[in-house]
Amino acid sequence: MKLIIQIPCLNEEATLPETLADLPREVDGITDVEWLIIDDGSTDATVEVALANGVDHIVRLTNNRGLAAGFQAGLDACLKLGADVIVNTDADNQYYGADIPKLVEPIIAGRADMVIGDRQTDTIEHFSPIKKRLQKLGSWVVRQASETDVPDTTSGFRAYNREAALQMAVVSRFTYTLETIIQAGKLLVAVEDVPIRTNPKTRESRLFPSTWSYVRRNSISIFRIYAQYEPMRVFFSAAVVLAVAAVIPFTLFFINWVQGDGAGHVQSLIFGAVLFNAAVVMGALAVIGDLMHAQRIMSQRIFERVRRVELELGVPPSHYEPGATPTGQAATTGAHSAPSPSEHRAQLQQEEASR
Ligand SMILES: Nc1nc2c(ncn2[C@@H]2O[C@H](COP(=O)(O)OP(=O)(O)O)[C@@H](O)[C@H]2O)c(=O)[nH]1
Ligand SMILES: [Mg+2]
Repeated sequence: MKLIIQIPCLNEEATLPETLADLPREVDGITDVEWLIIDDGSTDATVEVALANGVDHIVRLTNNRGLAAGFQAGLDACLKLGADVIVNTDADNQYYGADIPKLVEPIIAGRADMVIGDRQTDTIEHFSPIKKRLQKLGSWVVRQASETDVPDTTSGFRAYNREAALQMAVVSRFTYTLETIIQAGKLLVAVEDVPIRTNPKTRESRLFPSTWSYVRRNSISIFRIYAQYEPMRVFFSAAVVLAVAAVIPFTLFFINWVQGDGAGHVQSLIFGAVLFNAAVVMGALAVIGDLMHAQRIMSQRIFERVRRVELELGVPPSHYEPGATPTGQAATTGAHSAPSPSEHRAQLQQEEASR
């Protein structure tokens, strides 16, 4: 069983060495542990530092595409490099490398396809009260949308098995953490969480320069993702609220009209009509959103199958550069040396025949 630990990086030369120093090279139940970084257009010496510290694989994106795109490119490369289990961690040494065995245990034991490290955010000192509260609210919304019970939905410390990684198709540009949980809840992916430790803060967050930006960006992401995955609930609820609101001015007008004073309350009639119109538009959006959602599920299934075919054909990962082995030599375990599933099957057939 091969484990690849992937680290998305944007200008991380300062903290990458300590992050890598804490990563395990041996994990119970795993035969090979390899490291991969996704360099998302860094302008510092991230790649050189990674190579000097023994990173086995580099995915080097030409310009900055954002964390979610980098994460997806990393998953894709890990699959093509033959990973059975993929762990994602941060380059700022936020997470405790020694907890990786804990994180992959449910996958090795066959209980889970995706495991999320729970930072127990209540206990993190440098999180402000507002960040903690938003974290709780956001996690609650994601749990509702995903029908899972993940406590810490924005944790970047996670493990995926091959099946989970094959099914993930993140389209958000900014965050992958919330979307992958919602997808997992809707697909054939069993999710578990384990408590994990975090290290003291090494630097300010790159993703959220301030608490306000954390609140704003996460709220927008949560709303967009929820509307993408539950369009019927979002837009139909809005339609019902507007329709009910329209009844109030209509009733007012009707009462006055019955009493013979209809002409004096035309404003109520117009206002009611505007609200009713808005309700109809929301209803239409609910139907269109629902159709698009069905379409999305079909696209995602096709995408998953294309990926399986790619793996079968041995298509190499894109933007890939082999890294260094722990001894500092050029890697020999590149994309092509891992047996592809078809080679593997041919091997098995040969063994079968020779018995
Ligand atoms: N690929 C990619 N990674 C990024 C980008 N911005 C931040 N990262 C990486 O994402 C991880 C999390 O970033 P961090 O600043 O620690 O965010 P926080 O943990 O949410 O506060 C780190 O490993 C960063 O190097 C980006 O634009 N692209
Ligand atoms: Mg971090």
